[in-house]
Amino acid sequence: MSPPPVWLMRQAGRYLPEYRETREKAGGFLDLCFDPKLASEVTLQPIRRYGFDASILFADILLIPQALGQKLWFETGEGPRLEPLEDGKAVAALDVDGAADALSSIYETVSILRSSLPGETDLIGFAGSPWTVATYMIAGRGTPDQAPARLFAYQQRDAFEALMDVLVESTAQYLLRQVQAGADILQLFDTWSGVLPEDEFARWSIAPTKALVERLRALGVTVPIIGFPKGAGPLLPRYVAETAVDAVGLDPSVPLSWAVAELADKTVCQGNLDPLLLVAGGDKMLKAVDTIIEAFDGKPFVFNLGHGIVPQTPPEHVGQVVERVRNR
Ligand code: 1CP
Repeated sequence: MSPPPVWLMRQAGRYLPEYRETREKAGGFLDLCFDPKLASEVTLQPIRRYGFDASILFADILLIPQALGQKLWFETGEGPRLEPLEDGKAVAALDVDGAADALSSIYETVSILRSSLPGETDLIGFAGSPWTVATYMIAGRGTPDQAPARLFAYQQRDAFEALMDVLVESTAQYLLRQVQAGADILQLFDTWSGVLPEDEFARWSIAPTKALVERLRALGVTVPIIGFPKGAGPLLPRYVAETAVDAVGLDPSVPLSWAVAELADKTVCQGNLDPLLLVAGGDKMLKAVDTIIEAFDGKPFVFNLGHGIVPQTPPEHVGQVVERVRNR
């Protein structure tokens, strides 16, 4: 059987010494994201090392809140911080129409990448799904369970609905511009969809993603769209059917036999090696690669991790996984 295409979420990042060097040169993380030369350089680093089948634009899902007018900064060693959104008034003040224009340096990065990458290497553009981006906008930071946004959605439903509308429109415009600049595929990261009960999942993960996909199609975007609703579990088939994404990312907790039975005939599956096995390495890692590929034999499938590469990953393990995927 021919090997599936392979790329890894967070394939550019702190586990690579050359990334740490470029990031140092840029100053802060946001300086790196907004410098087209340096951002394209770190995007290309893992392609040079490993020859992945796809490259993912180096940027962040939190650039949209910043472009909408929310203050964003990164605390060294801690992560992102935003000035929390507190009510409908703050939502109404967001600059929907100006957001996509504020991100023009990102499109410049995309266009540098499309002309620097080998023709056979697909370029993936991305954004966060509205729900996941909103969780950060409301909490102002990462939290273990995104309780602030969940509570906000229950207590101030109209304001939350308005925030979803703002994010659907600004994200559609942002992704349209990425495609116009040369992105071949789009991925929507819904990292926090798994904290939602069923009705809330339908309301805040599925419905805004469906609206975003519809808006992109209405704007003339025809490239494939990958949805990644992390932690969606048994709600994955419903997510795929209702959002009309073209492919779905599976996190490491999704059982392979279940995914093959419930999803593999309906969509393209992508995943789902545990990022911690990539840290551990050895036979366990290689066997898990084999098990995943064998499970999806004959089905449309893209090999990936079930979530992003973590900083303590030994770079040589990444090379061993790519080699195993291609030469089994
Ligand atoms: O110190 C550093 O160098 C910053 C670490 C880092 C990196 C490498 C952050 C901060 N963002 C990124 C890049 C990034 N983020 C990419 C680049 C492309 C790639 O190689 O994959 C992508 C796709 C993202 C997406 C992203 N950012 C997500 C969704 C995917 C996921 O990992 O769940 C989320 C939740 C973020 C927010 C964010 N940005 C950075 C951090 C540390 C976080 C998580 C914050 C938290 O929850 O506490």
